[in-house]
Amino acid sequence: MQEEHYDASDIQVLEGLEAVRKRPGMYIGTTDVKGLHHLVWEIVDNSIDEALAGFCHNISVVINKDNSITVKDDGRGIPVDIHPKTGISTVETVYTVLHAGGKFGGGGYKVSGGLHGVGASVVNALSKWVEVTVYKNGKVYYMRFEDGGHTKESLHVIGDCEANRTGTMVSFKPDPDIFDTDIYDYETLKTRIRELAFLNKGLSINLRDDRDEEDTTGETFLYEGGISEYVRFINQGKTPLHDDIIHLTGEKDGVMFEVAMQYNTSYNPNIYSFVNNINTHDGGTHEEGVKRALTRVINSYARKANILKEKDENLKEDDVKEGLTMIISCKHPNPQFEGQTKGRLGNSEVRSLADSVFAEGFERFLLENPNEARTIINKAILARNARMAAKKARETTRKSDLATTNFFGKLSDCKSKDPTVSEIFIVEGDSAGGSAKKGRDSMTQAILPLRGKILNVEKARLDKALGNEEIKSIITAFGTGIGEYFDLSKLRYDKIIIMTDADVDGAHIRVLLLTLFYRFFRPIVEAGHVYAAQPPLFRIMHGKTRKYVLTEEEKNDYLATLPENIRNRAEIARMKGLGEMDAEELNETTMDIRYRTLRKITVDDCVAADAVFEKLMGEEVEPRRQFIEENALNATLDI
Ligand code: 1YM
Repeated sequence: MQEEHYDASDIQVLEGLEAVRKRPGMYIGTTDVKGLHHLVWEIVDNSIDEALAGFCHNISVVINKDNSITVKDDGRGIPVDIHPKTGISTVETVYTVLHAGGKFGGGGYKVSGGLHGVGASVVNALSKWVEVTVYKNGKVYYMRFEDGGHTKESLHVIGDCEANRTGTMVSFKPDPDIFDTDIYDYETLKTRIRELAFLNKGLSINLRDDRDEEDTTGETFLYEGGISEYVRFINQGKTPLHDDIIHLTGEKDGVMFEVAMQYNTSYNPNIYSFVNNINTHDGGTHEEGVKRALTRVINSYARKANILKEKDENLKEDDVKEGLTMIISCKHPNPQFEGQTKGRLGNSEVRSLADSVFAEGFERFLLENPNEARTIINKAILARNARMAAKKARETTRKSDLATTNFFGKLSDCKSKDPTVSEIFIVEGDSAGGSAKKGRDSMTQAILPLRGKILNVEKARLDKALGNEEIKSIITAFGTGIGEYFDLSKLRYDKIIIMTDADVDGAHIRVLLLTLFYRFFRPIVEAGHVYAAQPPLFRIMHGKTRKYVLTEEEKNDYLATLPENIRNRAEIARMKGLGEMDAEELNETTMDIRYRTLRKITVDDCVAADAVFEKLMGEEVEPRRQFIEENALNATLDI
């Protein structure tokens, strides 16, 4: 029989895990659905590290029926021997000692910034149970933890396996006492797993959903072309300017740098950069190096080829980025992440590595492909012309706006001028605008009704967008300016709330608005200022009680809580559109801070969001038709 004994180090371990449970936010950011998914990435990261070290080729992720997760890899297997510092097995050490997740100081590409590096023990601390199985030395080792990292069964052999088989399998069930929700979202896992497969060429990752009876094999993501295939994936449905995807790589002092790119006919850049598989939202030295070289090489080629004449000004970065899809990936043994969200690479040596690798390769491409070079440069020249026209237009509208008394057009502004308490509702049409105006709290709530169609900015450059009345009134109301003059600190509202009907037309307007925000006001979205109002679908009345619910499911859940005699007499009404609600109803259900539900719009996954925009708004009609058909029935577009 195994004797239970505690010594000082056991107590320390449990205190460490207890600290994680007390303040989970410090370790995984949040305990909402995002934090729930974060646990998966902590475990998958260990498998990816093993792949980066060259030992793992296949990973599988399974969402089990009970919303527990199983991650499995064919790497070396976590070491099973007794760890010299802790006196317990290395497996147990990795899963119970905070900060032991790193390789005990030893090399590899383990990331030191952000939330990574303490992975396994944090997952253990926040789980109802964790099981670890290691295949190694012809044996199968197993151990189990329960209730926030308490060892239930120490590591022991449970059987034999093929002598050459190695790998690690980890299953865990997030603790419902910690997380707001326990339901995993297949699409969220899929998007990131696909991205990880693109970023690690040749690595095969399978995702399977065992909650879905029909999903027996799952989906496998394996890209021999790596980030080149990522660029092709993003450019699906767009028209490329050149057939071949440009793919350049370089290495210096253990730092690996890689970039893939292709221009398309659209007007927007799609540039994503990564360091050790982590998205660097705020760029950094790797991105700066490439952009600097891109601008320099294009200008110098354009002058040599006499496409830019002596009198012409140089093209700017914004001009040469138009229609550019680019993935930048850097693998660094010691990355310095900077900024508030650690979304920026700070290592200065990477700037010159990125610059030289890119400049040399891209120049060669231009010299070897003069026709493509001319097409790319002509597009940049058109972008520059549009930029200058937009600047002119903006200067004139600014003057005339200031001259007229009707400065804010049809905006019904709020009385407060304090941006931290002010909100603006963007509503569809005059009738909804009318009730919203009556139903609002005029101290803090502004109403901007949209009458005409918002221009589809996916198909227009900035100069054209600035000619659109609806867009003009949005820019004026926000106060931030746009393009080169955008200034987030001038935003006049804390919340921008899109209030549209829950039907196909409403969804369409919502997507047009999100396209506009995503393209021209992305920092506003990133800073979490954009919301969608959630008008209720049903009203349930019984006695003097009025209850509004957002979904069929909520309605049924609510009815189930009522005693049978009351339930049978409850009056259930399906709610009309926003325009048909009277001011009081609209206020009570959708606008009043006390009762309303808002959904925050994020651009967490720019690639995924962009794909939706592309499908709905892009050049190709067929995917759009199909998408609308598929989504029209449930009429809610989750973006
Ligand atoms: C499903 C999760 O954890 N795989 C995994 C983890 C490790 C190793 C292999 C590994 C690393 C090393 C040597 C090394 C880890 N080992 C450690 C530690 N999959 C999963 N696969 N041998 C095996 O880095 O030297 C932490 S993670 F610290 F014990 F070495």
